[in-house]
Amino acid sequence: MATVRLTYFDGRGRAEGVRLLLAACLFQFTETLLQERQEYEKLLEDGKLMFHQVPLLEIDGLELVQTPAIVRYVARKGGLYGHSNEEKSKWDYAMTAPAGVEKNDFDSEYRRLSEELHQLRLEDKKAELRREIDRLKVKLTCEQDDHVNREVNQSEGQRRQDSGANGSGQQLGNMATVRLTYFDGRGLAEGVRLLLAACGIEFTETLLQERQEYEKLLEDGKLIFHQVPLLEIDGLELVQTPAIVRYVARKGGLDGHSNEEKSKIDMFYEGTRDFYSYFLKIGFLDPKEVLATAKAKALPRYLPIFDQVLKKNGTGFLVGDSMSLADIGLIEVLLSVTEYFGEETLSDYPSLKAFKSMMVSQERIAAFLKGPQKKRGNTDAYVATCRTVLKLDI
Ligand SMILES: N[C@@H](CCC(=O)N[C@@H](CS)C(=O)NCC(=O)O)C(=O)O
Repeated sequence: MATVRLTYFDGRGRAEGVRLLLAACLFQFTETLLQERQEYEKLLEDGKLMFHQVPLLEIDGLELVQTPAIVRYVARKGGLYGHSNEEKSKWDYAMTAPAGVEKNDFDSEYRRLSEELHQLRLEDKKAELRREIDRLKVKLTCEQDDHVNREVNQSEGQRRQDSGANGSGQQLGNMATVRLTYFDGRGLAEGVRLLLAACGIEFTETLLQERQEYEKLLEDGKLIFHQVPLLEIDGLELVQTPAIVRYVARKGGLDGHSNEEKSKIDMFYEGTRDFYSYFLKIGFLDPKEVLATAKAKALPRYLPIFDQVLKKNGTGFLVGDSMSLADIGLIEVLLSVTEYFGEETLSDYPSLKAFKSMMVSQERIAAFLKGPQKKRGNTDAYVATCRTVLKLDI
């Protein structure tokens, strides 16, 4: 294969895991170890650092940034990303560095998961395939039912409004209850809610109020890293937001086709997460300061980047010609941008403006935005509940 080049610093940082993974996959690589500001500026000028950040991995003619996107591309290429959606989700959460969890906990959890994966591969493969076939059968039946329902609804001129449902039209499947556990606020869960809605997956919510509810989840072994959100779906208990959204995106067909397309979706999605991280702090820190920082740092960095990507792709979506996880990430953050800074913030970014109006008028998204499951900002009550339940010191 043509030269694989990793650009970072002469240190571990975010690149060491990439080095280890490349080595484990037996992919030879060379390195550019940055020493001077000019070298970094040259990379920016050459348009190699989409989000102005390293590491950068040049591989197969692609210029990959965002470590989570890089490692997933390499793992898929090296056949280390798992087989079924369930296996992939375990890889995803094992790869997500758990903040605040002791290294030993993580190591033993990692060993346990590796062992579990091994067992799955050798012994449970058949059962898993049978389950997958059953799921597909259910999905097919429900899609047929939904198709009929939609026709009935259209002729009646009214939208189906199941109690507890998100109010969107077609549903992905009448599968066993999908349950999202978090707080009565946006935080890390709002993107999951939006994604589930966009995929037409109905879900119910457990909105934590008391410390005991959280402790019960811990006792039941549902929160392996002691954190929410938790998504119970298809008999699985998924934690780690990056793993959750990828599981749902794969299930809903919003994860792209080729390895190249998937890596673009990952890169852009991770860029939206860095962008969104500014808004996550509202309520936990002084909102004025948080918004001032977002305005000074995040808007000028990310708005032009995403506007350009949309313009260059030319389909209205960030990747390919249909909606993906990256678009869900972007619309989530744009909704916050315009909520806090006004619609005029997008005036200089025509592609973003068009993207926003196209996305919010998608049937399922429009229904979610009007519906009861969308959370209205980080209220004082939400922040207070998070602090009490999780014993947070911020
Ligand atoms: N990497 C995790 C972070 C999850 C997280 O930090 N959740 C917070 C609530 S927003 C939590 O449960 N904190 C409790 C703790 O870390 O002890 C993810 O993406 O899901």
